[in-house]
Amino acid sequence: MVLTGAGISAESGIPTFRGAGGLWRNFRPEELATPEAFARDPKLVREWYQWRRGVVREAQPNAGHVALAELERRVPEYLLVTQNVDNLHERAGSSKVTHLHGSIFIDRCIECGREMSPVPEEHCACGGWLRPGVVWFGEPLPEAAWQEAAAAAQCEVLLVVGTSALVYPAAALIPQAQACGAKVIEVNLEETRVSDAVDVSLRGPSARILPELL
Ligand code: BJW
Repeated sequence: MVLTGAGISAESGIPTFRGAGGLWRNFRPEELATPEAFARDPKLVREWYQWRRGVVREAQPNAGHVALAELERRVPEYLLVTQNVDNLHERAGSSKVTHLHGSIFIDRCIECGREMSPVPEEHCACGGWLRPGVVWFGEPLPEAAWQEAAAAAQCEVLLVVGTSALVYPAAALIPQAQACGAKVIEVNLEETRVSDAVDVSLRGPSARILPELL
């Protein structure tokens, strides 16, 4: 199993959430990535996601994404669990992908629940506000995706790439895998809160390390 976070897309030019160059240096997460923030200022939150969609559309998958797509072809039992909402894994050719935090390329009506590709209109035909189809703080993860990820965590090897491992329940997959006997390899630019606990910690940019590892 592979667990990815924002760091794998950093070399595609998509800012991470925390740390140097983080997306949230100018915006505190709780200002924009909560249902409360959306209720308070839906226009601001929608504008932020519109801006991010533009950034993501311009971006290209990097050598790290491509290496994971190749890994999928080499490993018979494999699942890529991502916290990212940018779809760059699919664009790089990965197909066994589970999205824990939704997709930035879906809008959902907060009244009727209808899902659609993002449109310029702020409201659904039913009159409800359209919000991005992502998982905000305090919201449950999509049940099927979480079940799939938790089952895949009963694996032999877990590769953890470009995540600060600060956000739960995604971060809990790491000790869950270890409890099932998995060896854990971390690929990250920096030390993280799980670096001491993993079996192998590879320090460096994932677009370089993942092709080397492959
Ligand atoms: C590189 C690199 C390069 C850079 N190469 N590496 C248990 C304990 C404590 C708290 C909680 C808990 N359980 C739940 C919580 C609360 C909360 C939480 O975790 N809070 C913490 C902050 C403390 N969790 C939730 O609220 C979750 N929901 C939930 O638990 O619901 C329960 C519930 C059940 C039933 C009913 C109701 C509720 C939901 C979490 C949703 C997270 N959403 C976001 C936004 C998604 C939408 C969007 O994109 O806008 O997801 S927050 C943000 O953080 C985003 C990310 O997916 C997520 C993780 O961040 P990630 O990917 O790790 O990025 P960074 O920036 O943190 O790290 C980047 C890393 O890359 C760094 O380490 C760099 O060094 C590295 N790097 N360049 C390699 N080139």
